Amino acid sequence: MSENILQTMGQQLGRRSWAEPWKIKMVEPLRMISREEREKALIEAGYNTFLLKSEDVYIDLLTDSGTSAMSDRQWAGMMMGDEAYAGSRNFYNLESAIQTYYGYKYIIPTHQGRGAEHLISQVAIKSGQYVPGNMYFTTTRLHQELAGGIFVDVIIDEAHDSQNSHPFKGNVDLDKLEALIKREGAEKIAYVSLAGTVNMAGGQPVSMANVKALRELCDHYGIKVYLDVTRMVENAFFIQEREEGYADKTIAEILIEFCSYTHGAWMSAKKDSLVNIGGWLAVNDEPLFEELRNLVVVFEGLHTYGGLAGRDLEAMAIGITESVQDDHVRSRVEQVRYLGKLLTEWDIPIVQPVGGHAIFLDARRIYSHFPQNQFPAQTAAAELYLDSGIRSMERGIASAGRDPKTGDHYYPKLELTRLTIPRRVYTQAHMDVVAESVRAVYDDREKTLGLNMVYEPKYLRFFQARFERL
Ligand code: PM9
Repeated sequence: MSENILQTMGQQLGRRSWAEPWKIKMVEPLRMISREEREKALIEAGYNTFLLKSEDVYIDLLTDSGTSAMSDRQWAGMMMGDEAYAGSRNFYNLESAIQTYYGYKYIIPTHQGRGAEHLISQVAIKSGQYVPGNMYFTTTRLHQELAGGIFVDVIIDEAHDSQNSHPFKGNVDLDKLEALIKREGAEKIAYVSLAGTVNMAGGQPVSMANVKALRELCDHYGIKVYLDVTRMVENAFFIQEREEGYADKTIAEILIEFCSYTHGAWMSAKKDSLVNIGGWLAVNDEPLFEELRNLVVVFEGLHTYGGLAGRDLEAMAIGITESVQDDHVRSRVEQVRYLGKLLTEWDIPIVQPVGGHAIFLDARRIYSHFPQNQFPAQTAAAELYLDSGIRSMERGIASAGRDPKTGDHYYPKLELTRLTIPRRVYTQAHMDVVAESVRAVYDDREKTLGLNMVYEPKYLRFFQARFERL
């Protein structure tokens, strides 16, 4: 896959179509249970798609996290696992892949993204400090709060408007950030928590110009910038496509340049890096690294395995290399867009522009006849499952949780149902089936009632909350 097959073919034939740069070697049968069985399963799951059994799901668009298909190269790498407790050769392969493609100096493996979020939050946040970021992410914000931090959203306003077509809706609003720094003082800012392709905004990218300007501003005040690189490869694709001066650069070149403007990063490798489990933390500062390397042994495991088997480290190292190939990223994003195009043509309200990893239905606009505290996005996820066995996820008021100070629900402007596309798993025909089911749910919207939350866990409630029909 070193050659960009599609671009070469396109140039030769003057065509613009795309296709996946792989063929299928192994398949997993799908099963669809009856409507009556789905109704029963949904009630048993308390109308929460996280509580459904995967066996009862037909097309699983709950998440793109750990659900991608690994390549034959990755599976071969799994057989080369060096399961030594310390100093596994697979760790050094992973370290080298991260240094090559992300450019950071010091690497700590973790069992998944939130393991890394935990470590960086514990080390870099002092109680009472602010953590400005380009929109919250559930696990990221929770770890920042558990470390005593106060998250402040400094994303541009356009990100909160599902219909705004700004090409870089993930950008940081530098004026909002500077106002916070001036108001509170630079010493009250722990670091800037920047995410490439902002998940909760619909997978929206950050521009290279924005990260450069952010770094300049932060250097001026002596503040560090740490990057969530979980879907940064997809972010690089949007820069290549939309930002002046980057059309002729490769995804790998854009990725490493973007990371160079930040002081460190955390990663859930279960997304971009095409593995079923894994994550890491990387920094350039040696004393900080030493502190993190010490802490990882308390929570994850020794600093050369971080809670993972050697084979997982190897699959991750190979996955990183595969993930930055231009034709891979293009086919990944184009599949998401294919679904988005169908829904847009049918006037179904979705977040625009379509992002890198998912289609986000605008549930507030679909169910405009009931209020946000009756969980429109959770309702749409339940209805979609009932209609066709397709599993999606709520990204609205249930995900947003409660303000730790006031105890009230956060009321996010975006009330979205996410149809997340795993990488290298489903075909275009699956996307057609999904689109038709969304249309059926949309056509029935006026007859649909909302939900009431009847059980609410304390942390990350969206995972385990239970609901009943109103
Ligand atoms: N994201 C997702 O489905 C998995 C669980 S949360 C519903 O989108 C970002 C941007 C993520 C993310 C997980 C994590 C945490 C950090 N940053 O799940 O712990 O999207 O590997 O990563 C999920 P882990």
